[in-house]
Amino acid sequence: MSLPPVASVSEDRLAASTLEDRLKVRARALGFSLCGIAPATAADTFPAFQRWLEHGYAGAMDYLHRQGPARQHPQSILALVRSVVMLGWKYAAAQDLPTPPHHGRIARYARGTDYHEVLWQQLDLLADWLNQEVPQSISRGVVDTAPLLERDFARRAGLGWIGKNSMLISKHDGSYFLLAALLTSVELQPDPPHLTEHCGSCTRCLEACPTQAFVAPKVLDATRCISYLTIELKTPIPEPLRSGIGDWLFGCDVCQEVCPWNRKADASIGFPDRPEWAVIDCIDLLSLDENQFRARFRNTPMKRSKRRGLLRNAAIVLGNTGDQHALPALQRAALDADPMIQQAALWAIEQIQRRLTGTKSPSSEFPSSLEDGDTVVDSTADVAKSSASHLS
Ligand code: B12
Ligand code: SF4
Ligand code: SF4
Repeated sequence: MSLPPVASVSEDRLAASTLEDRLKVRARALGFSLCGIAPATAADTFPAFQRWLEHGYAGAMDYLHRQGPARQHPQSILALVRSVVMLGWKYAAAQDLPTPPHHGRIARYARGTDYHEVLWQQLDLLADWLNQEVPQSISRGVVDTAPLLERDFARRAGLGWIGKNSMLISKHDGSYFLLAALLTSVELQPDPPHLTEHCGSCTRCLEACPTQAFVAPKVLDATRCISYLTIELKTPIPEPLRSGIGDWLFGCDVCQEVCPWNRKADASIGFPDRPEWAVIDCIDLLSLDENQFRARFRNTPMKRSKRRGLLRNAAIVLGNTGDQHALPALQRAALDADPMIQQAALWAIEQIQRRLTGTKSPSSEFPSSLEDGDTVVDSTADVAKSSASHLS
């Protein structure tokens, strides 16, 4: 992947600026489009996170329970932490073309190299730079996997607000960006938190979610989210949710696609680096053995679902969208050694046959528990209070 060139910033200007300014210039030069500083104090929305866990919305993501208490304070990651530098990394936001027959869609963030690898590398460079500026300082870069409520700290660092779709949204960059954090022992001047919200009366994301995964604005029942079902869930996908998956093979972007703040987002960003991966042929996928799967998806986010997860998803996409041309591949998949793939393939065959013969499928409707209303919060205390009322 080609990384953006280091910006040419006048040495005089850099020398005159503060450490915080120089850090932001360096972050930008390393490819981060957003950078803000939050104080290393307890996470504001930890109570909301705890209630979310108590409601079972984390499903089988046991690590969220295991690391739950650690998310209360960034000290659990770096004992001497004084500041949390929050960073945003944009990825391509182009509008998708219609999906070709028998293909499945990939969420935009996953169309290329595994972002963890890329961002860890850039965070190391930023940490090295800070260490040169402040010798003996200690810094640690984290992306995704450490017990940090990243959206909470991003809001507190002024990067944006938490939208009703629970994404961190920036007025400038929309929501198609990943978050990363540099925890450091250096005491930096914090940026003002982002106290305003800009969803207004809009509820597009809540209404558009194909599996009705939002329990309330900002509160996502992950067990219904296509991203969870196609990436995190290691067991068969519950039958009532399969039709809602539509043609999503890995992840889902619907609640971002409909968001007006993404309309102006820049479509020309060079990461992820394989735009041709917007869609993948599901019939082709069903023929991959373990070695072929590993070779094809090495160093990509898609390796996370493993062969069994991705082939399960491919069968479900074909069940939702395929025709008779998909049947031979599904019939072979129904003989796969893995019972989860077998089961998904048999289900898909049944769906296609139903469509071909015009037989109706048993209803897969499920109730929505959406609460109406706009939650505009403008203080940290209100965030905790209103999140408690939504989740209780
Ligand atoms: C677990 C997880 C998931 C789960 C659960 C997501 C969820 N919304 O909870 C699943 C697998 C479903 C998922 C899906 C996706 N994820 Co994810 N995920 C995470 C992870 C690892 C932890 C999130 C978490 O703690 N969830 C628990 C909930 C309670 O916390 P939260 O989502 O952060 O929500 C906060 C607010 O909503 C607020 N809050 C909660 N309730 C209420 C109520 C009120 C009233 C208020 C005011 C506030 C409030 O407090 C919460 C805690 O701070 C983070 C990385 C990290 N370490 O933070 C990435 C992360 C959130 N995911 C990310 C991405 C990109 C995605 C997907 C877009 C991927 C895709 N295309 O398929 C989807 C988006 C789905 C969605 N609308 O959220 C990015 C988001 C970047 C951004 N701009 O926001 C992150 C930050 C990863 C990263 N390093 O970039 N993800
Ligand atoms: S990612 Fe898709 S399934 Fe998940 S909440 Fe958003 S729209 Fe719903
Ligand atoms: S679609 Fe509307 S309600 Fe949802 S996050 Fe975007 S602006 Fe907010």
